[in-house]
This record gives sequence, structure tokens and C-alpha cells, in this order.
Amino acid sequence: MEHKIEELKAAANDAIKKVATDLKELDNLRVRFLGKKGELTALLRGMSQLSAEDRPRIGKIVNEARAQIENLIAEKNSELKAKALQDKLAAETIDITLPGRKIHSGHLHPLTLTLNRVKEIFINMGYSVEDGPEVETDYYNFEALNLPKSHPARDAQDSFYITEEILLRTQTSPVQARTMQKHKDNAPIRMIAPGRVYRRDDFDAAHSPMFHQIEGLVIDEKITFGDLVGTLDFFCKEMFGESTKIRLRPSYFPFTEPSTEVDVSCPICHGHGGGCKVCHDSGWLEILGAGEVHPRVLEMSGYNPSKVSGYAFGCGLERIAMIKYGIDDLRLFYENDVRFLNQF
Ligand code: 2NL
Repeated sequence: MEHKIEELKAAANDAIKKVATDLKELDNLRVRFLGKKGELTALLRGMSQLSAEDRPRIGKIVNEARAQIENLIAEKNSELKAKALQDKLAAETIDITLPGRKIHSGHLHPLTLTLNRVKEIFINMGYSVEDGPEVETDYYNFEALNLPKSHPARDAQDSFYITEEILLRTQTSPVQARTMQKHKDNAPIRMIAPGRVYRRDDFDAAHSPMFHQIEGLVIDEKITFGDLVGTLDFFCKEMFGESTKIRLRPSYFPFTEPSTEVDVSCPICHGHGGGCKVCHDSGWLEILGAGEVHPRVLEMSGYNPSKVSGYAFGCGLERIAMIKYGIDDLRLFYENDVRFLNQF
């Protein structure tokens, strides 16, 4: 009996040692040696044939053998598990020296960038930023700006009319007219009104049926044409660079008198020409229209032209952005081609 037990222990030891990787194989050995129908259990059954004095001794040996085999299996089990983990870690190693994939973050549209800068410049000078409806009445869009029904600039061919009295605003001036009417007792105003405007134009490199305008209005006692020129000169220097110059040409608008058109020196070639695509070698670019607010316009919105005076100006946001960035086609702003947008 003892001999058989020794043999069994040796067989179990051999078999367990031989298991290289497979946990299932180890479990099969556990069943084979220690299970209910296993070899050690079979030996225990044989004990009924032993004499009463041999039984406790042999029983002790069998139990020790059982404990030893259980130990061997447990040791092998943790060895295999550690090895499996080691293999898994080796197989799944991450190369942390690989550079990461670049995340492309979006950014503001060039028109938004330009508008933000324009707002910043005027806010720094104490202007407020005002807002108004894009669907306007004929009264605020034209009448209140000294454009009576007979005026040629009101040609229905040029505007998007919704009814006889309602249209898409063709300029942002109605915002100024509304602001003036909200103020009482010749109260001073210092404001800009940026926003979308609509005109029945073709869509080409220089025209679009929808574009953005920024108008400004200042009303107070003793506001002069000199204040207007100084303000626009400062604005252009802030917007296009310290060396920028402005040039004034006489002009006409129904809502200002006197009126002027303003050119800026070309910020791309600085007036040196040499095949400049932006100013076509003229050195100058038309940027805005302006003037002293017409007394009729002041009057119609409740201001007394003998007590206060004012200046106003209007310019296209697209035009400012084109000059600032040297862009020659308006359509680029609306097409959202990322090859264009990524450059800002
Ligand atoms: C241009 C010219 C201009 C104004 C807009 C204005 C508004 C009020 C009173 C007086 Cl409420 N004037 N706006 C004045 C002069 C010129 O725009 O060429 N815009 C693109």
C-alpha cells in the first residue's frame, strides 16, 4: 500500500511538472488524482481491506499525499496564471513613444474675426453695439433716412420686398433710426450697428445678395466733421496698422450732408504698387462712406438740429476683411471651403 502511494505521488509530481501552459490540463490532473473517481480516492477505498492497526498509519500517509498533491497543483496553478499574465502584458504592450494623432480644432470665420476686431476698436472708444430686425418696415429702412417714396435709391428692383411696406433691410441704418427714437431730449448717442443686409444683386466676385454692414452714429453737442475724420483715421490705423493713411473724396448720400467717401492706403503693398493684386497698383482702397447727419434725419427721429449735430458712417464688413487679408473674391466668405478657412 505504501509503495502504491509513493508511486502515485511520483506520477502526480511528474505529470504536474510537465504542464507548461494549459490550466485546463492541470485541472484534468486534479480530477485524475484527487477527484471522486480519482486514483487517490480509489486507494482510500482499498483501505477497508487493511487490518485495524495498519489503517490509521496508512490513512495518515494517504492524507499527507493528498495534501502534497494539492500543494503541487496550487503552486503550478499560480505559476501558470502568473505566466499567462506575463504573456498577455508582453503581447499587449503599448508603444508610448508613438506621437499622438493631431486633433484639428475649429476656429472663428474670417468675417467673425474681422467683426470682433471692429467691435473691439469702437467699444474701446466708448461706442455701444446695437441690434435690430433684418425684416424692416419701409419707414425705418428709407423714410426715416431722408429717402422719400420718389427717391431713385429706393428702386424696388434693388430691394427684397415682402409686402408694399415690409422688406429685408438694405442697410443697417434702420437700427440707428430706431435707437435715435428710443432716446429722448437730444440725449447723446455713440453707437455702431453691425449686421446682415440684403440687396437684389448678382452673385459674383464683388457682389452678393446678402452681405454685412457696419454703420456708426455719433450725436452730441458740437460734433464736427473733424471729429468724424479723426475717428475714422484712428479706426483705420487700429484695423490695418499704424502706418495706414486715409484719403477723403467728396460724395453724396441722402442721409448725410456734407458726405465723403474714404480710401485707405493699401495695407498689402503700402502704396508701392509693383503688381499689387489688391489695390491694382493705385495704392488706395475705398473703404467706407460717411458724413454729417442730415438735419432732416435728426429731426425725423426727434433730435433738434439746432442743439445737436452728429456724424455717421457705413462700410461693408466683407470689404474690410478683403482689404485686411488681401482677398480678391467675396464668394470665398460664403463657400466654407476649409482650404480657405484654415488660413485664418
Ligand atoms: C456706404 C455709406 C453710409 C450712413 C451710411 C447713416 C445713418 C443714419 C444717419 C446718417 Cl441713421 N447716416 N448712415 C451715412 C453715410 C454713409 O454708408 O457706402 N455704406 C456701405
